[in-house]
Amino acid sequence: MLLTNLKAATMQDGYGLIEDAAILIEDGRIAWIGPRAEAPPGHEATGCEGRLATPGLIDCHTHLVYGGSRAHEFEQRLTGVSYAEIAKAGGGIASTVRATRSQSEADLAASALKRLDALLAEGVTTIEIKSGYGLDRDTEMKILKVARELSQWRPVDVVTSYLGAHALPPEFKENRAGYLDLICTEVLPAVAKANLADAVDAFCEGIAFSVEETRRVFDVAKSLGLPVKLHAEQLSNLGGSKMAAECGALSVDHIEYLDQEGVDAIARSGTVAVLLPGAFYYLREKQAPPVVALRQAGVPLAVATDLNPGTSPVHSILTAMNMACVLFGLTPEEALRGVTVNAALALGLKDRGVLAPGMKADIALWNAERPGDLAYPLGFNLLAAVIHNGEIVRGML
Ligand code: DI6
Ligand code: FE
Repeated sequence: MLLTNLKAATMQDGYGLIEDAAILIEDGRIAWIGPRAEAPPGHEATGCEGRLATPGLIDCHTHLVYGGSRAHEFEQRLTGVSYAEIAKAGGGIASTVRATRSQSEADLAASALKRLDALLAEGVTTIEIKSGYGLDRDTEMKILKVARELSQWRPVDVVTSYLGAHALPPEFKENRAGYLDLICTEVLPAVAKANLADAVDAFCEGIAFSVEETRRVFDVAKSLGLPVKLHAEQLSNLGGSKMAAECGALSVDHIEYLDQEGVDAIARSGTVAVLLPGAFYYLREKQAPPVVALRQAGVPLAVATDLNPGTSPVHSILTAMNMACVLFGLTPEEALRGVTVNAALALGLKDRGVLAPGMKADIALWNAERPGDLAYPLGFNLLAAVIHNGEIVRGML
């Protein structure tokens, strides 16, 4: 397939824009990309009506598979009850854990597919999905299995993370060390053995796990050959990012309260900063992540939905991009790099996120004049078509 008459935002060096481009796709890969005038001969051209091509979008941080609803907590928070207060009273993550434990794989898959469809309608071709709403071994494995299987039902690549250290389960309420033992000696090894996780995540926060507890989980992850990433510095500055950087983490996520020491640490380790403006928005937080310092230090910035029932029921990656601009001060270019090249980096994926020869042919086509148009509107979907693994899976060319 030779696509012609398109503008290509290759995302190599800024937008890496090619004004009048052609893309040759062979065997699910990009075989050639460049100015149309130089396209290799002998291929029948498929015109794209001047549309904008970008890499398929990558949502590198979601909690897509869960049971139940937290709409009532949204209402509670609007009457002034805080997220931490709700969590302490047995709501919050624990409420989703109860609902998720009680659901079958089929029920979890059915609700997850509806949410996934909302993301796919905006050009997402790769999604990361975390566990963390089961906490016990069987439910964590159930969530990860459902997450992996979603790619059998939809044209999307799924990357999974085991987030056992998300919250203390009720059965371990008086026994933190016991729960960490369970993670480190039973659940994590079982998850690794069944090849259900591509990485290990944790929630390092006053209401969740300490830096030392998190480090213990990371040490086991590394001994099993799994990369690590961390929910860090979301509500306070515990120094989790610095520890994660020392462990060579792929990413640190949220990081509203990250200080300069933390910025320097993740810059040294090449860790990606994943910005999650949806949670910031829903929690009506006041402290934005240190974007200027991150930029100055050359830290790659990614942007994701953090799709979850508690703090970020955001089912739109375009909205997350817009929020990253309006709330955190990213440029539209940084926002688009955040859901393409830098999101791939955050997941440790080297075969996507840019349009270049040899890369996976995951391409989104947009009814847009300029790549900056994608982060600009709210609630207006510019997507025209999607190619996944070289196949047209949405829209028509
Ligand atoms: N940080 C978050 O934003 C989500 N998990 C986490 O560690 C929230 C999870 C929830 O409230 O259900
Ligand atoms: Fe999260």
